Amino acid sequence: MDYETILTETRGRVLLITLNRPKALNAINRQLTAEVIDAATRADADPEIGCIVLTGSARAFAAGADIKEMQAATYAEMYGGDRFADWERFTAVRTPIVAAVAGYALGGGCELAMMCDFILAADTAVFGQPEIKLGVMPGIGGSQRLTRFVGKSKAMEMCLTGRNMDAAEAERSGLVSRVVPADQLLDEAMKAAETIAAMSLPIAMMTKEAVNRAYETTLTEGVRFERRVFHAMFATRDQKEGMAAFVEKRPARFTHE
Ligand code: CO8
Repeated sequence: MDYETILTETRGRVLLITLNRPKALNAINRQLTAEVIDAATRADADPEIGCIVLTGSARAFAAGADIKEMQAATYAEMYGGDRFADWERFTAVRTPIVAAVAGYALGGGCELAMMCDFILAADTAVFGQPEIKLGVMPGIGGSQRLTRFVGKSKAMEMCLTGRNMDAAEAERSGLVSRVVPADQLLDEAMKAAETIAAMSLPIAMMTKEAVNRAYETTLTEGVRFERRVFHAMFATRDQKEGMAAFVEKRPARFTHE
């Protein structure tokens, strides 16, 4: 597939996806949605890719869903087409995904960052769910995911007032894993992604699945799930290699099986 709204580049075992609608501050329209999901799902099916980095521009990760595209939509069109349901294919991707966010991550942009596995933020990053100012509310998981990230009080304030938070507040409140200087964002994201991609891919996928379980089930069930998956890891070659390498005091050479 030839992409028009994103750029893709494979660097070793990492796929870098760059949102590329600069004139619209990377607003998320149907085409960009289809292209991001296509690139991510193809990478997920490719054992040569061990991690994905999703980024935007220095000015905007993404300034939200494309307001101009949605503006005239009817209820029948939104409901009938189950608008935004396609993003569930993105959250079903098992390969780890790092969001590298600089500039605006608003509305659907903040939601897209939260659909990744963790967010590295530039000190220029601005996060917000300003949809209420447009007469709507978050529609790609923002009311749910933001609340789980930062707690009810802050999520409620942001969704009800449309107030943005800067990178420092986002780090303080647990929305992002780390803040780095803007000019180092991509390097830091690539470093983290390369580290992940050098691990065993099936083990990384199982780890992602286990951490995500924490959001979807009770503690007792989650801990049981973790233990069962942990047991299953002993069926992989990479577990044997990882532990042998430790005992033999040498770096592990994972073969992703
Ligand atoms: N949609 C469409 N176009 C946009 C969007 C957007 N979300 N954001 C910016 N643009 C366009 C502007 O219209 C402008 O285009 P043009 O030059 O043709 O007028 C261009 O990008 C540059 O924007 P500005 O001139 O406004 O740049 P500023 O630096 O002055 O301001 C802001 C930057 C503050 C980011 C401002 O553009 C802004 O407030 N944008 C809208 C932010 C917003 O409300 N986002 C939420 C959108 S709704 C949403 O995401 C709902 C998600 C859930 C529903 C599921 C849908 C998929």
